[in-house]
Amino acid sequence: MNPNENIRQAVLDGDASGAAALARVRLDAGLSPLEALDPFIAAIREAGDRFELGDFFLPQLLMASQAMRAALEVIFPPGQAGPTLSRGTVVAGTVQGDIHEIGKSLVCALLQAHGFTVVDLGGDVSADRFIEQIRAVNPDLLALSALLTTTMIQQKMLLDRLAQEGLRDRVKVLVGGAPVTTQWARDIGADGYAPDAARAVDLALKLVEK
Ligand code: B12
Repeated sequence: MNPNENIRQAVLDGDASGAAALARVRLDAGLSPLEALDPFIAAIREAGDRFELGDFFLPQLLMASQAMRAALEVIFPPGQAGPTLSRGTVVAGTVQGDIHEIGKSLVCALLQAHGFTVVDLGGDVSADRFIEQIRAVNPDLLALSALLTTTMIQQKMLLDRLAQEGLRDRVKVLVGGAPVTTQWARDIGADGYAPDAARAVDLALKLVEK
């Protein structure tokens, strides 16, 4: 069987230990972390498409996402020490009402791998928690993920809240997530948008250089 077909099957079957083992094989074959992750991303997107078509039910989507996360943890082990010199600090999270974390975690892993200190607040993060952490950590960047058309508005609400609290000029705000666009980022007054984790790093580097 084609190795990518094995990965596709492991993710679609929700086979977390199989997905983790296949991720390890790709790293051992000398692929870069992003190359290693590619077929897993294609598989989880296929699971989403099948869910939308009614061909997959929520428990299957959940199991597929657990398999995807198991692979992500092999490829980007959480808490692994990054470079010693920090390029800047990022507070990141998925906005309130939204529990999608895979894309945000990938953005956090790549930022960390490129020398940023990342405080990952997880998913379904309230505006109060973001504000509390911005005051506590004083980050250079705030990275906000939203995967649902119904939760994108939370990015705008948080930006408004930052302005009200007098914090807007203290932090650059990056937004992302599947339904988010450059236009949306402009409309809500964010400092930038990136469509994927690699471009999120480029953008973060540009913003901290400014
Ligand atoms: C996995 C998944 C889940 C998992 C999430 C597990 C987890 N803890 O993360 C589970 C099963 C829990 C789930 C639940 C739901 N889901 Co869901 N899910 C998905 C799925 C299949 C994949 C998302 C994913 O991980 N993609 C892979 C990653 C790598 O890509 P990504 O997230 O887009 O991230 C990349 C970029 O967007 C960007 N990025 C992401 N964040 C950020 C942040 C910044 C700052 C930047 C710069 C860039 C950036 O970089 C990332 C890496 O390259 C998508 C389908 C899809 N095609 O996206 C549906 C999808 C997002 N889900 C959907 C829905 C409807 C739901 C539910 C409402 C279903 C339900 N009826 O309950 C619930 C929502 C629960 C909630 N309140 O949040 C819909 C959303 C439709 C819409 N228009 O709003 C989708 C599109 C599926 C579909 N086709 O119908 N889901």
